[in-house]
Formats: sequence, structure tokens, C-alpha cells
Amino acid sequence: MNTVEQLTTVEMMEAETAKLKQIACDACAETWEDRVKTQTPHCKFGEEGICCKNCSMGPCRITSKAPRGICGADAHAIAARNYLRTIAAGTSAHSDHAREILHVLLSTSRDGNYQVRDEVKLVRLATEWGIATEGRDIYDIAHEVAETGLEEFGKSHGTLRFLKRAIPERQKVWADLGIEPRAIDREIATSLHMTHMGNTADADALIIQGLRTALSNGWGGSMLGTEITDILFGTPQVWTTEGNLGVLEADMVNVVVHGHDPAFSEMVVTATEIKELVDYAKSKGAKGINVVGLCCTANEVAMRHGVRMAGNFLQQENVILTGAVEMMCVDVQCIFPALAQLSECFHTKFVTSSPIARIPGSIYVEFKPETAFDQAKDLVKMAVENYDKRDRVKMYIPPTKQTATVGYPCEQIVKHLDGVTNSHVEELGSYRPAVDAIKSGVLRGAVGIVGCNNPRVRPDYSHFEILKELLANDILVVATGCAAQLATKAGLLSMEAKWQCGAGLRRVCDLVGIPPILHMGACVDISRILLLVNGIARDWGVDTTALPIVGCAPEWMSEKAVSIANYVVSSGIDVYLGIEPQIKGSSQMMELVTDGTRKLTGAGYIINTDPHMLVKSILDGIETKRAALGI
Ligand code: BF8
Ligand code: SF4
Repeated sequence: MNTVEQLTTVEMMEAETAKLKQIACDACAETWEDRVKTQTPHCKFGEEGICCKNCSMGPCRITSKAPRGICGADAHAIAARNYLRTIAAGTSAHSDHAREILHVLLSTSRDGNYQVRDEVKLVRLATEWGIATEGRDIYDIAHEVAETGLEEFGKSHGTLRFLKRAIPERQKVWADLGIEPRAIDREIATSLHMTHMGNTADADALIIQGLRTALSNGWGGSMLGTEITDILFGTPQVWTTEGNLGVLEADMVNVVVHGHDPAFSEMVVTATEIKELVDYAKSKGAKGINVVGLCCTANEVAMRHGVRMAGNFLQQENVILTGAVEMMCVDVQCIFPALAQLSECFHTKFVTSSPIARIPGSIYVEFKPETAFDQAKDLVKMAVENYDKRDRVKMYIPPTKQTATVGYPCEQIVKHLDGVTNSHVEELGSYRPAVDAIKSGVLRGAVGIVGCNNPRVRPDYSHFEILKELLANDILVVATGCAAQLATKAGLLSMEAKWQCGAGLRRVCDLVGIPPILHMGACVDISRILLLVNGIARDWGVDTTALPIVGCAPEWMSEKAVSIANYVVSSGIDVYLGIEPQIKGSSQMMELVTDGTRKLTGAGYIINTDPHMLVKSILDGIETKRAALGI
């Protein structure tokens, strides 16, 4: 039985961090906690979104005495333009990630560094896109799928292919609003163009372009990223693994993979399993090689290999502070540049691998599909050779870790639901059992908990409080990103965590054989949640807006998160935010992101920085939707 006492509480996590902080002080190292102090208070104009530096007549800052910039742009125009630029940047990150993965698919061959692991999914996608498969070599199909996917970024005509995956009601909303994204890059370029000095000053129009740009992420870049990653490295399976700093090993070579692009981390993980390198590690006095993940990369490799997870975003420095890491390999996104300097206080080799994320002080090894495996082997060898440089006096690995069951893409969820649909349910391969459980009230609804952790609030605390409350109230939770990592660290992804649940949810978990929080992957995999919610809406026969299903980002911080929030809202799903977006200086923008988008797409933001108030509003929102459905 996993009682509340057996969870790792935020207080326990903070106590471990405090010990590591002491090590940091002793090592004269600086961490984000120190920098938060020097950056506080934050600039009010930036916080409220009313500083414009889109031309060199500025920067212009809006106050009651200076209500317009030099060009005449007011607070609403400036906040909306900044907000759209944030969405465009977030969209670019997920989409460029997908583009890289498509190039890896293009590089695949039977005897190359990368192969196709999920041929069924490849053929299914080719068929969906009208690509011939009959009698063709699987690699010919893969290359044509890759080329077709790459066209989604820059095609001159039409709209994105994956929009057709949405329920017809949603497609109609998008068509009526004129927000069906065209090519992915085009929406990003249009957003930058619209916000260039001397263009759009109308917040309504900027918000609408924000919805369209964000859709090109959710139903474009992110969905491509997820699909192609599954084709390349396999659609995730259920694994039992572990999470938190205790997954680092005192007597093994520790290699950490951090970032987002699985093309890199997959190769590093594979290299750590090579006998020759494991033997080499043993010859250096280690018991073997221990590879662990951080942030979204942790989610990717945990779901495909069961690799253990060291932690989430704000834990990245803690991992190095243990003094037990021989190498940290990073690719793109959410990587603190501070890691380079911090690594210098220890023996850790900090390796960057992408031209997209160059960090001074790192060892830069540009990763290429043609040489990927050899490069990964060289890196792991370098890590092994670093083992005897470890200063054991400085080393402290907090002992805490929790068991986690991970790996629930839509395919696994459907498979598990099929397992309980004996004679009484007609269709296999549907979400009907979940729909029935929600209709009957055994489950009150479902919530997708996503996003980062953030020092603007007590890190991890909001996630923890909200998750516990949702489970106790019979809400099924799906999680991705660093939110899923917090659930891992806390012990809430354990099968045993059902003891945290209300009676209805516990019954469902027992019957279906699932933990109460379903780990669906990295942030790019929120595209899986889109398909899940659309699948449920289809099986229910209602629009997504009617479902007692919502999204929540309690501690979001990145531009990607703003883009995600906007595609979720565009997809008819309310988004509950625990961090305020940087638009407060414009009353019009605050109205637009809450009630304004609701008039357009049927969904909007609900914002509350108090996690207890936020979870109460989620529960109220779900009950309101249930009442409207008459259930
Ligand atoms: O894409 S949850 S801190 S790691 S942005 Fe980053 Fe936020 Fe973590 Fe993954 Ni998502
Ligand atoms: Fe100022 Fe207008 Fe230039 Fe922005 S675009 S910096 S508001 S003059």
C-alpha cells in the first residue's frame, strides 16, 4: 500500500535540494535559487507585457502617463504582439524538433544508423496520406513519408494534413474562423510579419493568428514529431521504471541525457548498452554504465526503454550537484546555459550536440545522422574515462526514488480498455469503456496535467497539490512533460498510488490495470492528448467543448507552453493556468484569452496562482460540463 506517507512530498524534495545547495556553496557554485534572488523583483513592464522593442524608436513602455508608444501602439496592441511572438517562438521550437526528426527518417536505411522500428505505424501514416505502400520497400515508403511530412512546413497551398484527424465539429469551427493553419513555417512567418513595426495593432486579429499558429504546432509540428518518433524508435510501451535523484548510482558511470530530440538520446542510450563499453567501464572500477534522463528526454527514453528518470526542469542543476555525473549530454530546449559553468565546479563533462543550442563552456559535438552511432560511442567512452576523476568527498546522491509505471500513448490506453470490454461492449479499439465510466459518474472526468516547474511559485508544490486533489475526486489524469516528472518523483505514477484515489477511480484502475496518472510522454506528445480527447468526443458523439475533460499547466514557464495552451483552447478544451501569462497590462488581452477565445473556439483560460483555488475551479468546471450533458 502506498499511503500519503509513502509519497515523496515537496518538503522532502526541498530538504534534499537544501543539502545539495550546501554542496553548491562549498563548491562556490551558483544555482537558479541564487539567480532568482538577483532577478527579483522582475521588471513590471515585462511582466505585464507592455514593453515594446519591435523597432529602434523604442523601447516603448506603457504607463498611465505614456499610454502609447512612439508609433501610437497602445497597451493592447503591444501586449498582443508580444504574446503572438511568444506563440510563434513556441511553435517554432516544437516544429523544428519535428523537422529534425523527419530528416532522420529520411536518412533511414537497413544498414544505417537509424532504422524504422514501427513499420505498422509507418504504413498506416502512408495510407492516411495517400502514399502507395503495396509491394514497396519499407524504406522507400519511409522516405516518401519523410518528404511529404517536410512539405507540411513550407507548402504553398492548402492546409495541414493532420487537421482531418479532428472531429468534424472542430474542423468546422476552424474553417468558420479561418484559422486552419496553412504551412507550419508560414504561420510562424505570418506571426512575425504581423507583429513587425507598422503592421497589426488590433488585439483581436493578433489573438486569432495566435490560435492559427498554435494549431500549426499541435496538429502540425508536434503531431509530426510524435508520429515520426514512434515510427523511428517504436510506439511506446508500458514500462515500470524509477524516478528522482536516487536513480544515480554511486558505483557506476552516470550518463545523463537531457533535452528533447530523441534522435540523440536514443543513440546515447544504445551506446551505453554496448558490451565493449560496459566492459570498459568495469575495467575502470565501475560496476557498469547507468544512463538516466532529465526533462522531456527522460520521458522519451523511459517510455521506449524503461530508462530511469532523474527529474524535471528545475532539477537539472541538482543532478550535477550530486558530483556523481560523469557526463551530461544535451540536445535542444529547456537546457540551462548555467550547466556549463556548474559542470566546471565538478568533474562532469557537459556536452552540447545541436547547432540550435550552442552553450559557451560546453564540449560541442555536432550530432549527425550519418555518424550518430560512432559519435554516441565516443561520448560514452569519454564518460567512462571520466569516472576516476570523480571526487567522492564532494559526492552526495540523495537516496530518494520512486517506482513509476510509464508509457501510455493512445494505442496503449485503447489496448488496456479493450482488456476490460468483454462480451457487453460491442466495439474493440474504442474509448467506449472510458466514456461509459465518465457517463456513469464512476469517473467524474479527466484532466491533462502538463508543463514545467517554475520558481515563480513554490516549485512542484502546485503540481503535487492539484494532482492529489484530482485523484481524490475521481478524476483520471494524463500527464506529460515536467508535470509527469513531478508525478514520478512524488510516487504518483506508481500502480500503488491508487490508494490516493477516490473509490470510483480506484475501481477503474483495478479493473483496467493502470496507475491513476497515465504518463503520455514529452511535451511534444500533447499531440497524443489531442487525439485522445478527439477519440473520446467521437465515441461520445459530442464536440470536445462538451466533455468534462480539461487541461492544466500549474507551473508552466516556456514559450512552447503558451503555444500549447493556445492549440488546446483552439481544440475546444479549457486550460487552467497556475502562472499568469505576461499580458496583464492589457485588460483587452486578459478578456480575450479568457472569455474572448471561449466565444470563438468554445474554450479559454482560467487563471489562478493559488493551486488550491485552481483545482477547485477545475472540479467546478468539470461538474458544470457534466450538468450541461445531463449526467
Ligand atoms: O517541453 S515541461 S520545462 S522540459 S517546456 Fe521544458 Fe517545460 Fe519541462 Fe519539455 Ni515542456
Ligand atoms: Fe515603440 Fe511602436 Fe517601435 Fe514598439 S513599434 S518600439 S511601440 S515605436
